[in-house]
Amino acid sequence: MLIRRPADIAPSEITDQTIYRQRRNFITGAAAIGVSAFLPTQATASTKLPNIKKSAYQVNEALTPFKDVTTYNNFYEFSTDKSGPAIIARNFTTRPWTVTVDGLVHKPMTFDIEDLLKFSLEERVYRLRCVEGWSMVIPWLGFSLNEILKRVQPTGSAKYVEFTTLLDPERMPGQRYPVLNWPYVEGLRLDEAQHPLTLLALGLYGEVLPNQNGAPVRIVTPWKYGFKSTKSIVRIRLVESPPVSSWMRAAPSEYGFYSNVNPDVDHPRWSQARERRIGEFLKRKTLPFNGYGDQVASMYAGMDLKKYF
Ligand SMILES: Nc1nc2c(c(=O)[nH]1)N[C@H]1C(S)=C(S)[C@@H](COP(=O)(O)O)O[C@H]1N2
Ligand SMILES: [Mo]
Repeated sequence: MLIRRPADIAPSEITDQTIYRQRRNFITGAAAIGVSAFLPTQATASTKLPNIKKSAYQVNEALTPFKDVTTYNNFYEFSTDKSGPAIIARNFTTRPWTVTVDGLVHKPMTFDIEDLLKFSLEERVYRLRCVEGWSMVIPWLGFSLNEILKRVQPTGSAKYVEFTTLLDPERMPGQRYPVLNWPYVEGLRLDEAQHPLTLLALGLYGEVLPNQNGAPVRIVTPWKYGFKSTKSIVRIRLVESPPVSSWMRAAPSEYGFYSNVNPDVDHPRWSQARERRIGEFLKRKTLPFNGYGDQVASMYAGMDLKKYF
């Protein structure tokens, strides 16, 4: 078989960046010679995303293997085990799917997922640092959230943006348990949401987003702890005051609104000075703003980041 979907590819086959690049070229080559025209319908339902541009956002560090990115997940709507979401979200249906953008905007809009996929997508290699103390380097596919914020035209009183995950305990079995206040809610200040680094992600590693990574569409804010990057979103609402996130509600002393990656501000129960890059043995130093200080630090000029953690 020439064109295979990720589910058909043994995780052991995908080990590092080199193989990923090779595989990507291989798939492109197969499509170019028209092989797909002769394959049965199921095989042609490729999960590869077409027309991806390279971007200037490239962390120059080894990519975390596809296998780890897609089997070591936090997605409490499916499981609180790291390996659970890959298994339990396998048959999660992500069609039909819409994202409503409303609240304090002049032009509220609802985007169908197929329309979001028609935006000009680019590949961005970002670090992701979880508050638990591990990190990954992931090649996301998507575009700046600001492309959408521009279209809906925030009003003068819009100061914050709230993101909401799908609420559907039938499809998201973890929502049958009161682990968090469902649906999962997160928020950003408007300027953070408008920052070009803030990504609306629709894929990774050349493919549509695997369910366990937040299919079909999620947020990625690489200078903040991973939990700010809301998965499987259905609503983006512009509001006047800071949204109360699910994590703030669960443990306000542990999870602040900003949650910028900060090696100098420990979590009350553990240090944030170092992190384990998944796949590595020795810990690395955690960088302020996860290494994105040059791009984002000015948004917090004059703020006491120990108070506004
Ligand atoms: N809806 C929702 N979004 C979520 C989570 C979650 O449990 N539910 N977990 C967060 C956490 S803690 C992290 S570290 C990242 C993990 O993203 P990844 O599995 O794609 O690496 O997703 C974040 N987004
Ligand atoms: Mo996390």
